[in-house]
Amino acid sequence: MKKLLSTLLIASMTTCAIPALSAFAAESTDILSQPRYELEDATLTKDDIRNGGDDTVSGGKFVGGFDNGEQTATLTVTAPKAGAYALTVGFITMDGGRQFDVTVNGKTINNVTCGASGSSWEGDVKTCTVVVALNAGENTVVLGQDSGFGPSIDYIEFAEITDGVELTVGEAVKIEAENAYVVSGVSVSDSEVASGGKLVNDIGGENGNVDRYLEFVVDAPAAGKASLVIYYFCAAERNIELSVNGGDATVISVANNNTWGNPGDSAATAHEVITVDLQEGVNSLKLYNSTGWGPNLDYVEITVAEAENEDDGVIDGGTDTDPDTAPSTGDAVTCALVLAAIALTGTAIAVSKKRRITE
Ligand SMILES: [Ca+2]
Ligand SMILES: [Ca+2]
Repeated sequence: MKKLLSTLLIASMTTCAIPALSAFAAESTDILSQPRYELEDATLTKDDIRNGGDDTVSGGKFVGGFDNGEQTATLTVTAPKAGAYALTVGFITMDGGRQFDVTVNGKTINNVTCGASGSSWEGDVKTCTVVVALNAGENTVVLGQDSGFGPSIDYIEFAEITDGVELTVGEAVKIEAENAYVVSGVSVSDSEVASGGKLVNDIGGENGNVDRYLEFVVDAPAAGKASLVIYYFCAAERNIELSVNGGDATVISVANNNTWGNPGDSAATAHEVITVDLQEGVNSLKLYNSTGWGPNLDYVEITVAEAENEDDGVIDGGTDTDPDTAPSTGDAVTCALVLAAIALTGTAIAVSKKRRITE
């Protein structure tokens, strides 16, 4: 079994009775000083290390056999602090759309969809990125594929996500769905009636599919409430689920607006609004559907609310002297808006930049 240098250093530190551990800890390698981890150095369940066929293969070797649960690669990585990190996977496949699972500290993102296929089974390394939450100190990362054929994997690499799309108090910030930080397993289609000329479809599936999702990353100026407006095309009544910073899903009902946004369609995009609680700095907003098909998404607008006094829980319209930011569900009569407040966890995941990472 091979392990990472950092793992060896840490293992030696923990197994030897050396008194000055702090001095060694300060010298241990973390993911910012050594962001890349070769898969051939991971602990593997199946001895399937292969030689690279071209100079795109990092370290000259990669790992295969990620098929039907036959192979897992486990690595221990050290993060300098807790937070959201972009985990980029260097993969090899000549079949487009192969998928792999990545588990960080026991939390699994299933079936991450690889991007464009390469031109070789031994090289032409491509990359895709997911957003993960790391703890300060050691973290366990496991790559595998428990169903079907996965790609071969060359390396993984980490980058701290220090900023997302910058939000401003009182100003609606627009982010195209097609420019979400991660667009995994879904499709981006041209549409003459969509903002930016594109929309994202194939979210979810007939019985739901959490592997087909969008993830936005935003940078909030301060902790507080924000309104999230989702612009969509949906010629049926459907749902979309939202997870903020890896928290539990809020199910948002999406009304039928009689269009899929296909070329030739002329109907305007409808929208749904929810209120979310954001933490200061980086926040992840993940949209998916675990029970059925979702709507086609065009873009979102996020507006950070003005700072307010501590709320006393009295709904607006009463004797509340410190108005609630979250709209009352009684406002639903004005239109088919779904309003919800979501508590964010402190250790969140992610973020989002004005770029699409998944190829
Ligand atoms: Ca490698
Ligand atoms: Ca769009």
